[in-house]
Amino acid sequence: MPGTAALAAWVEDAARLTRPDKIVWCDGSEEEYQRLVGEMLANGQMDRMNEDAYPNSYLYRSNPNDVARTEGLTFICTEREEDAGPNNNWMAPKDAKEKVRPLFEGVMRGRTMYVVPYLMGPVGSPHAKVGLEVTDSAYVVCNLRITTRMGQPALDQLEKNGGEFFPGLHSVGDLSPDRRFILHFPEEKLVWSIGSGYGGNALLGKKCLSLRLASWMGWKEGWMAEHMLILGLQDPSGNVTYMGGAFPSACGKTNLAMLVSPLADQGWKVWTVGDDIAWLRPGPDGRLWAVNPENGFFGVAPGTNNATNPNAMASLSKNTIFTNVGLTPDHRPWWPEIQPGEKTPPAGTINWLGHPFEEQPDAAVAHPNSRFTAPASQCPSISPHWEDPQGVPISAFIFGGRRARVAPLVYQAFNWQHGVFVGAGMGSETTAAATGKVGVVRRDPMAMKPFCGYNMGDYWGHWLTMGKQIANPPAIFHVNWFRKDDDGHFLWPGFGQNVRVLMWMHGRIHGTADARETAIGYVPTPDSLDLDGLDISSKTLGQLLTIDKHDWEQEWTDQVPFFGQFGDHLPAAVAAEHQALKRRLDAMPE
Ligand code: GTP
Ligand code: SPV
Ligand code: MN
Repeated sequence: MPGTAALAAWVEDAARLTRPDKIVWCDGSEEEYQRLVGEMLANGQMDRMNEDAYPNSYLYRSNPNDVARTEGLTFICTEREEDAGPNNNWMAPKDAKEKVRPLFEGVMRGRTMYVVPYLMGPVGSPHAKVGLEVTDSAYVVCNLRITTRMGQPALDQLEKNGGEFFPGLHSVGDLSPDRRFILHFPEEKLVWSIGSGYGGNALLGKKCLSLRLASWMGWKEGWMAEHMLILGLQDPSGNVTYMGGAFPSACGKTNLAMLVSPLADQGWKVWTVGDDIAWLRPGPDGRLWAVNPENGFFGVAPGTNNATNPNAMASLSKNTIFTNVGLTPDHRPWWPEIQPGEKTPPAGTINWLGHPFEEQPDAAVAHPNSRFTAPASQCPSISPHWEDPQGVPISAFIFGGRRARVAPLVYQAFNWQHGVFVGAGMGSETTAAATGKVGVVRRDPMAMKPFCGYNMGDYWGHWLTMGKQIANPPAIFHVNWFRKDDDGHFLWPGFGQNVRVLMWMHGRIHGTADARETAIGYVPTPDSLDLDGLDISSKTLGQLLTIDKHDWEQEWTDQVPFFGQFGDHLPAAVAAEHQALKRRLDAMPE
C-alpha cells in the first residue's frame, strides 16, 4: 500500500476505535494554527499574551494533576520482559492492548480527532523520520506545529522513506492518572498514550518516538538516539568543535546549548544545534554525526532570564506557547527569576492554577515544571548548520548530573570504555520534570533512565559496540554545575561561565590543556581552567575540583545494587570498569 493510503487506513482504524465526531487532517499552516488558537481562546483553554511584548503568544494551563511526565505510568511493551529490562515498566503487548483498548473505545465521542503528520529531523535528511499522531487535543497540535516539521514536509518525506511512518494514538481521555498509560510497542514501532495532555506524555514525536522507539531502532540498526543537547564551540581561530551533552531532565541542557559566552571578545562563542535530543550515526570519516530531530524547544521556564539565558528569552519573545506559568496583569508570563533576583510577581498576577497569587500564598505562582514552546529558528545562537541533512561531527560527549556533593565541576574519562562506565554510573538529584519526589539522588545512566526503550544493560553494550565501530570516537567528559557549599549555595556561577569548562574540554580534545590523573578520571589542574575575569577564590576552586575518597566509596557502593539488577545483560566491560574504579579508590590516600 502506498504511504499515504497506509496512513489513511491507520487513521480509519483509529477513528473506528475512538469514534470522534469529526476528523481534521492538519497541514501545519499558519491559518490552521490561528484557527485552533482562536478556538482555545474562545473556549477559555488559552489566554492571549500581551500582543506588543509577546506577539502571537499564548498561555495554557494544564489540568493540575497533569503537569509533568509520569514515569510510573510509562511502559515498554515487548514480547520478552527482559528486552524492556529493569529500567522500564513492562507489559506484554497483548496484555497492554487488552487493558488499554477499552479506555480508547469511543473516547473521542463529542470530540474532534486531529490527524497530524510530522517529520522528526531536518527536511531532506536521510535520517528524518515520519510520525503520525492522532490526538483529541488542539493544544497538542499547536505544540507539534512548533516542535516538529508538520504537514507537507512529512508527506513529502513519506515517499522518500518508502512509505515508512511511525503512528501514535493519543487521547487526553478523562485526564485521570488512574486511567493514564503511555505505552510503547518497539517491535511494532507504535505508541499509545491516553490520560495526559502534557509534554513528553502527549507530544509523541519527542520522548516516545525520538527517544524510546528510536533508541530501540538505533540498537537494531547501528545508530544512537540520545537525550542530548548539541552545541558548537567556536574558538578564536574560527573553528567549531561540536559536542553532545546528556544531562537529566531539568539539569541544564537548554541552558548549556544556548550559552552566551562572557569570553566572546576573545573569540569563544557557542552555537546551538539542539537542546534535548540527538540522533547520531557513524559518518564515512569515522566520526559520529549528530542531527537534532526537533524543530523547537519545550524548555523549562523557571530560572530563565536575560542574565542566565538571553538566547532562550529571545527565542520565547514571540510565537510561543507558555504552559503553567503565572500571568501578570499586563498579560506577560511570570516565573521565579524571570527578572534576575525576582522572587515575587507583580500584584494581581494570576498563578498557574488560575487564581490571584495573593489568594493562594502557599501555591507556586508558576509550576516548577512550567515550560515554553518556541521555534528553534528564533534562537539568536542557532547554528547555521542546525538543519544540515547529515548533521554535525561530534568531538565530545558531556555527561552531567545535579549533585550537591561528590561529582567535581568536570573530569574526563580515560577512554571510550571508561567513558561508557562514567555515563552508566551517573547519578543525579530528581527534578520537577517528572512527578514524584524532587531532590533525591537516583541513578540516571546517560540521562536515559526515563527514555531508553530497551534493557539498559543492552544499551550499554550498544554504546561499547558503537565505540569499536568508529575510528574517532568522541572524548567523554562529566560535569556538575550544581555542587554546593555547606550552606547550600552553588559553588560555581554556572550558565555563561560554563564556557570556561567547554574551553578546557576543547583544550583536552586538541591537546593543549593540562590535567591531573585521579581515581575517577582526568581533572583540570587549577591553572588549566581559564578563570580570567571571574571572581572565584582558590578555596572554592579547590572544593569544586575535589575528589573525596569517602564520598566516592559511597558512590561506588550505591552503584553495586544498581548494576546488579541487570544480571547477564550487564556488559563485562562495564563490570570490569566498576571493579577498576574500586581498585583505584582503594589505592587513594585517606
Ligand atoms: P529538560 O528540558 O527537562 O530535558 O531539561 P534541560 O536539561 O534542558 O534543563 P534546563 O537547561 O532547562 O535547566 C533546568 C534548570 O536548571 C533551570 O531552572 C535552569 O535555570 C537551571 N540551570 C541550568 N544551567 C544551570 C547552571 O549552569 N547553574 C545552575 N545553578 N542552574 C542551572
Ligand atoms: C524532559 O523531561 O526531559 C523534557 C520535558 O524534556 S518532556 O518533553 O515533558 O519530557
Ligand atoms: Mn528532556
